[in-house]
Amino acid sequence: MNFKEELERRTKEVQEAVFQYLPREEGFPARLAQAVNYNMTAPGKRLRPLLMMEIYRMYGGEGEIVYPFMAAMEMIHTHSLIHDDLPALDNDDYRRGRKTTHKVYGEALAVLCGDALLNYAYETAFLAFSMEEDTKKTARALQILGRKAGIHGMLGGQSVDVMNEKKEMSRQMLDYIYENKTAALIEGSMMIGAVLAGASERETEKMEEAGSCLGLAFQIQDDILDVTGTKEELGKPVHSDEKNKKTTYVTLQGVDQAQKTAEKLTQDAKRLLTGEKDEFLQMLLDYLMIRKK
Ligand code: GRG
Repeated sequence: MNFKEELERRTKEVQEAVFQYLPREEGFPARLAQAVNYNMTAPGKRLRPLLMMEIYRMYGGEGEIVYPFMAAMEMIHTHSLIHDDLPALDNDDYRRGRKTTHKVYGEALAVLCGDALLNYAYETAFLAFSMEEDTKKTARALQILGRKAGIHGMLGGQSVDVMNEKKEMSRQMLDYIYENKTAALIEGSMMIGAVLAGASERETEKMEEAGSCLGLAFQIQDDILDVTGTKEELGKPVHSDEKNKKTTYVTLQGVDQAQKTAEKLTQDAKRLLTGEKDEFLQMLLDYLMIRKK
């Protein structure tokens, strides 16, 4: 398999599935819809919906019920980026190679745009109820989506991160932050893919574990890229952790050891996926370790 070509093809497929749900830029709230679409169409990796689609297919899913959930997950992720860049949080000027939302649309509309995306995510996921007669899987997938994005997931992790900025942090607290701020949406994506395809609760738990390892590895790689990457490649500022005096795996372990930790976690994630025999997923996990953005 030519992995790069395959990644490009499948990412395009993901984008087509996600973009069909974007709001029309019309009527009085057209400007809000424009801000939403400015963000949703910006060149992100689409990692979470890609993982969801791949796991759905790995467990034998063939229909389109996964599409509204893929869109919802990317919307929640995009909402988190918009709000994270706001002056009250990281105050960043660039994201995904573009000016951040508050720089283009002003702070008030950027706040509303993040809110709108979070709400629109659930509005979109609810569409799945009218796509299949048996709605049990959709209900379970929605439970996972809500939990992984909220106080017991991404938002919980982000709150601990924000409240402890510029303070010394224990490894235990850092792991809590990474597990929730970053890994929760990755876990949720993999779990929802499994649930919608009809996987058992045990298999779904296995995907949660794999997502946890992958999410941690992904965040550690993000820490490393903040030190070793370039603004051009990443499409966002570098050295922001140093600027914000953040504790990261790089400050705790140094770049080389952090890389080894991330590699080990990736191997753990791959092991949890073996037996499922998905060559593309295995290659994707390896690729995430050598990514430059
Ligand atoms: C709701 C304010 C708020 C925050 C939630 C997820 C998050 C917490 C903030 C976003 C900023 C951040 C650095 C999160 C850690 C996870 C992470 C590395 C996000 C970037 O994800 P990528 O690399 O981005 O998948 P693209 O642009 O490719 O989609």
